[in-house]
Amino acid sequence: MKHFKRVLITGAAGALGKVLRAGLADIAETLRLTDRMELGSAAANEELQVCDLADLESVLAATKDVEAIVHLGGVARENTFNNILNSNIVGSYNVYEAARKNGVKRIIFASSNHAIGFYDRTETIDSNVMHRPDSLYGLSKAFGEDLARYYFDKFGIESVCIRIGSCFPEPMDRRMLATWQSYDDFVQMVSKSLIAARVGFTVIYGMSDNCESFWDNTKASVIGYRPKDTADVFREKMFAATPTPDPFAPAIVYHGGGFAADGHFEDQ
Ligand code: NAI
Ligand code: 15L
Repeated sequence: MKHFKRVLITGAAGALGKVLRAGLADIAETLRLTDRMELGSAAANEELQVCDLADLESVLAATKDVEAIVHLGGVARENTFNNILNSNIVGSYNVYEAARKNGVKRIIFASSNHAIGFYDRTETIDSNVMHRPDSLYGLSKAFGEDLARYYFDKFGIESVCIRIGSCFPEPMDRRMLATWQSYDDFVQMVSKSLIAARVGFTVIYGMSDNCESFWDNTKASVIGYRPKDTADVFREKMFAATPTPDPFAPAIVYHGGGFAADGHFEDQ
């Protein structure tokens, strides 16, 4: 069913962008897809625009005449502060500011578990906890969430910030048995976030129905999310293929895994 005339996806050339390009094809009459990288050729329901998120004029053009934005674009792991600053901090500011100027009503922001990556795995946290970023990357996602809060409180632009765990075809290590979200569940979560009647400012965790979990995702059920997949089906194979880790190694202690364990990116 077409719920919108036009929805914008930023970061559409990336891994999750490709997943949503297919998965959200029916949600709007037109999907506008932007990235700074090549986007291929446009299907009948698509508009393609090259757009560097760090360039406000370009983002203003990308957000014109759209009803909702799925903001995936940005540096997706730890990097230099300069790259994180331009793509994630300036880039997200430009998306929210352009949305305000163009009257966009709702934004789904691809946040990350690395905004809270320094919580200990023995703690189950919900989405009301304070940020504890584990990297400059995680810090930029904490900024993005606060930006979303500010633009809702001041201007009424609604946001769902999805703290995505590990969204890949299948879990790639033991930690991902807890943090994994299947592509289908991710598509469902973004769709529900777009079409829920009222979301205000909501923070949820992007995860499937995994028996092992660090996060209380009650708020995700409020928007109607019901995960269909589970990492549990990969559990036996993963345990057989990987050695038992030292439980006190920093990559095991913290929610953020290796991101929390790594040193400062620019020192390496
Ligand atoms: P990706 O790296 O495959 O895609 C990111 C896209 O953003 C790329 O196509 C890149 O060209 C684009 N981009 C980066 N800087 C840009 C700029 N200045 N202007 C325009 N485009 C720019 O990453 P992926 O996995 O698709 O992730 C999408 C989003 O979800 C990212 O924001 C990432 O931080 C977030 N996320 C993903 C997780 C996962 O498990 N895949 C986990 C947590 C968060
Ligand atoms: C993220 O935020 C990254 O974008 C993704 O590549 C994974 O590293 C994921 O977190 C994770 O924590 O597994």
